[in-house]
Order: sequence, then structure tokens, then C-alpha cells
Amino acid sequence: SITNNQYRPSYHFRPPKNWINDPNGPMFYNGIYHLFYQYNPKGAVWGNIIWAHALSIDLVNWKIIEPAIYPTKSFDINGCWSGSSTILPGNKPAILYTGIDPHNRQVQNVAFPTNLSDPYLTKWYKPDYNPVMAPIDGINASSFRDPTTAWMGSDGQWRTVVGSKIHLLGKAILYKSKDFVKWKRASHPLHSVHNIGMWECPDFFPVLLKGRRGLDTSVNGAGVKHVFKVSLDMTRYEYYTVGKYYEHKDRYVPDRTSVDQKTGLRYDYGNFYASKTFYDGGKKRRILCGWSNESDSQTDDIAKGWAGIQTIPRRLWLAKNGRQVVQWPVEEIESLRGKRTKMKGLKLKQGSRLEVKGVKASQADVEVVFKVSGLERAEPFDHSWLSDPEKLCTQKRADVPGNVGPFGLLVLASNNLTEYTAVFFRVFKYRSRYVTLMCSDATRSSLRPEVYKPAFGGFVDSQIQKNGKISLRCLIDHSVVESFGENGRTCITSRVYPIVLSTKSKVGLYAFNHGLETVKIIKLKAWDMKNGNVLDESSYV
Ligand code: DQQ
Repeated sequence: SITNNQYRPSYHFRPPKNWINDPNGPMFYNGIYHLFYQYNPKGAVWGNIIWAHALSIDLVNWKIIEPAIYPTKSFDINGCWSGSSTILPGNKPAILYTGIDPHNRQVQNVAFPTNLSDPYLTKWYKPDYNPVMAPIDGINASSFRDPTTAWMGSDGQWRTVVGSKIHLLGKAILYKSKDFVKWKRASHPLHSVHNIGMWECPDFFPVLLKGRRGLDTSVNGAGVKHVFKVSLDMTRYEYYTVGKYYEHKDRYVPDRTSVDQKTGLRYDYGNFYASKTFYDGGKKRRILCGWSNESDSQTDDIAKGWAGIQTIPRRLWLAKNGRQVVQWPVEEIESLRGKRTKMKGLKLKQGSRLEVKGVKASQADVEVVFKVSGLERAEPFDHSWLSDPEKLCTQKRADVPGNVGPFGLLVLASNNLTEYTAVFFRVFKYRSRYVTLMCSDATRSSLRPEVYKPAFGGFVDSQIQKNGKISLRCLIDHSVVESFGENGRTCITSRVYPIVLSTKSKVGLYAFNHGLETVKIIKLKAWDMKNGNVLDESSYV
């Protein structure tokens, strides 16, 4: 039977009860991280959506206070949907969000803190002049939502984009404002793409060409590129491009190296959606928050009484090659590391499996560096596979032997391996190059037939041809497995529901190699993870 706790993460942000989805308006303000999120106060399924509000000083422990934004006025009476926050001159935060009006039209509203001297920014007011952007002049009123953090151009005007579509044309509609109150639609969108459908939760921000330092959202100029991300309703995945923002032309143009389609780059090739970044002015970094939906049934969610989690906030920066971003769990999460197990210099021969002992495998942080040999004997790669790594992971699963790989970790494994989630690599040869595939395969994750068990996959821009090395980190937390390949170049989140978690028997963690060529574990470290706190001090749950 499903209880409230067996699948409940212990160090990921999760609601005490009920449904959550998109992170909204995350920000760092006067020493406090604010996370708002889409929340149903009445149940564990989507509906009755409001902005719940949590606070943290370390992105690890959270305190939920009363909801910030909920239906009170005609311009949001049928729901308070996703949006963002912007810190205005004079250190004044503002929220832009989508309201659902009495005619179920999507409109954009602004809200401000009622009392700036309240460090928690508990109460927010919504001026009567709302909505500030309405679905007029050809905008589809049911496809007009999720305004981004605004940025200021060199002309002193604010800009924001709102996700939209016209038929299958995805659009980021651009608005400008001098005062954050009166917003004027620009003559053309910031960016648009054909045959792709609705762009939910757009995100648009600058990244430095060199280094990991984050930039305030308004920064542009030499040494800066921009990232544009959308959540695609059509596939329920997110895609991003790296490109150039031409402020004077009001246009964003993806680089030629960025595929601007459903085969493009993703922050996460697994269960990860409606993400949003913010600039952390304290530690001068850009942080990515994302929602990971349940993969069990709605009946299970109702039985559990909760649904949805936030992934561990990730630091995000541009890779050295300038073609993709890199993500890594914020360093603060390491404060939860407890007892450590270490292994090094071990060989994994063909078909072998090595148990990582002495770790609480249901709640762990694992870092491993592998080294492969016999690269020249890697399986040949068919170019047509490039467009669908998920399909490749479905066909070439962890139990399908190869030449170089599959090798990696079996996490959340039952005693006799009737259940396990396999996170692994497989290396192919394509002409004189190598192609590295990373999979997070949930096909065997649970004996329960009714849960969704996809084999997710993404390609890794690895350096494997240089020295044979490749790294993997897994954050395991009951039903969550967040994996970071090659130091955060490829990330995959899976939600899994093994029965073993509800039994008294031990949960296992293994390293494995089902490839012909021997793989070495250069080093492996695994830590037990302590619980993160999510204290609920709201009176509105
Ligand atoms: N979730 C919100 C919308 C957004 C969608 C509604 C994305 O604003 O487009 O809960 O998950």
C-alpha cells in the first residue's frame, strides 16, 4: 500500500501535503532566498492554483509561510499561474504573474510587497490597474502566460517576454515599460519558432563567455551570450539555445551551433519542467530551479496526499566551448553529507557488479569517476540515432551488452535486483570520433506495473577520447534520482517507485559494467545524506 512517506524525498523541497508544480519568481533578496511555487491548497492534483511561498538562507532548509498570491481580484479570480520576480531600482521587488480572469482569459499582472521592511515579504498587493498586459490584437487568450524576469535595456526601459503561440508557431512576445506599470507590446516577438506549439515558462538571461560567475539579468555587451529556454507543452520537455541578444533590434538570435527545435539542447533529459533561473547577487551565481512531476498514478498521488517536488537548485554557467550550459547542485547541498564510503582503483570486468557497501542507499550522494579502455572497439554509431537519445536508451538498456559500456550505477536496487534504476554510459564510435550516451533507465525501477518507467537519455559532450575518463554524480532521495554526467554537462532526473522502499529489506547501490571492455573505477565516494527541513509555518495548507 502507498503510505505518505515511502516515496517522500527527505532532502528535496516537497510540499507537506497537496500538489505543487512550477517554481515561480525565485529570488535572493536581502540575504533570503524566496521560492514561490504553483500550489493547490485543496488536494494532490492540479487545480485551484495559487503562489505558495517558502524561505531559505541556504537553499537546503526551507520554511513555508503563508501564500503570497491567490485569487482576490477579477484579474486573477480563476487562478494565479506562473511568473517571475524582478528587483527594481531602490531594491524593490516586483512580481509579474499570469492571472486567469472571469472569462478564463490569461492576463499578466504585477504585484508588490505590502511592507518592504518585513524581511519575509509575507504580504503582497495587487494594484487595481491590473492587468498590465492583456490578450488583445491577435493574441490567443488561452496561450498567453508565464512572464519572465524583466531586464532593463540601455535605454532605461524594462523588457519582459510572455510565452505564447499562434497555431503551431511558438512565440516569446516582447513587452516594454518605462515604469513597470504601463507595458507596451513590441512590434515583433523577441524570438519565435515554427511547428513547435506553445512556449510555456520562457526564461531569458545573460551568461559570461568565460567563467562560472553569474550575471544580473539586465547585463549585456562584450563577453556575454544569452540563453533562451522554453518549456514545450507539446513534448513536456524543455529546450534551450545559446545565442546573441540584439537589444536595438529587439531580437534574440540563436547561434548556429544551437539547434532551435525539439532535438535541441535540454537542461535535463528526464522529468524536469517549467524551470526558472535567477541571479543570486550574494554568491554572484545564476541558479536554476525546476519542477519534477510524479511518475506514479493520480490515484497514488491522492493516496500519498502530495505530488511534485522541486529539484535541488543548480548553479548554471556557460561551458568553455560556449555551446551549452553546465549545471551543478549548489554547494550548500554538501552540508547534508554525512558518513562517507570510498572506493578506488577497482576493475569492472565484463558483466560484473560491485556493491557499494556501508551507505544508506535510499538517501545518498554518489560521485564516481570511471575510466574506459578499448575505445577503438566501441560499437559503430548510426547518425540517425542523434535525434532521439531517449529511443536509443530504450533499445540499448542497461542489460543489453555492448563493447564500451553500458557501465555506471544501479541505484535504489532491491536485494535480488528485481528492482533497480540504471544510470549509465555507453560509448559509440562515429568515424574518427566518439559519441557518449547517458541513460537514466527506469524500466526496471519498480515491480509496480502501473507507474511510468521511461528510459531517459541524452548525449554527453565528454572528453572520453582524451584519457578515457568520465564522471557521474547521483543525488538519490527515495523516489528521486538526479544524475549529472561529466561534471554537469548532461543531466537527467528520474522519478521511481520501487517496492523495496516500502519493505524492511535493504536498498542497494552498485557499480556495474555490461560492456566487453573493462572499465575502471578511478574513485567513488558515496555519502549518506541528512534530511533537509521543510518546515510548514503557513496556516493555509
Ligand atoms: N503551469 C502553470 C502555467 C504554466 C504551466 C499553471 C507549466 O502558468 O504554463 O499551473 O507547467
